[in-house]
Amino acid sequence: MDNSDLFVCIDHVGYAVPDLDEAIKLHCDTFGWRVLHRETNEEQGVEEAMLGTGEQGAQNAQIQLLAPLNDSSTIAKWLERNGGRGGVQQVAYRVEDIDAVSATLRERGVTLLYDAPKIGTGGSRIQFAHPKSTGGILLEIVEPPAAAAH
Ligand code: MC0
Repeated sequence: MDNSDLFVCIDHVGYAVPDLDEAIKLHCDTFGWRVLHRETNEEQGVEEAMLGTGEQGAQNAQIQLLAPLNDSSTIAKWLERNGGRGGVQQVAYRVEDIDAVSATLRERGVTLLYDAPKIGTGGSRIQFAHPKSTGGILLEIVEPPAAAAH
């Protein structure tokens, strides 16, 4: 990969929330987001909802609400550290080729959490960079399924 852009755009900002239904109600009723997608990801230990604005199929912005599935979930740990209150847990950058971007980030000394990408929301491929190597942000990189790339 050359020195051009690594990232397409901010795919979503992820909020840790103690209760998914309450958070959906707040963000939809008060802030006008729409639920695009909801799923349980056992491997990540989350129940999640993706919320969007804009026309269907061409979202302007997305936020992801992440509630813990169990006590060992990374989201449970995050909430505990934050006094039980929700907040921004991650920022996710969209990429076209997660394998190439991961290789470039590794070459540049970034600590990635997984040997190979895992499955994320809606069948996307995801990887995380540890906050210690990003200046304190949990950074997710996400390659959407081909049909949903833009
Ligand atoms: C921990 N730290 C964070 C942080 N979590 N800093 C910024 N943002 C976060 N979210 C900091 C701690 O304060 C600590 O700093 C240091 O990182 C290490 O803390 P730790 O106790 O080792 O933290 P752990 O055990 O909670 O692990 C952190 C780690 C974990 C990033 C490795 O959260 C993880 O594996 N995350 C990736 C998976 C994930 O987040 N899944 C849920 C979303 P000090 O200075 O005190 O040392 S799933 C998802 O997002 C999917 C569904 C999708 O989008 O498709």
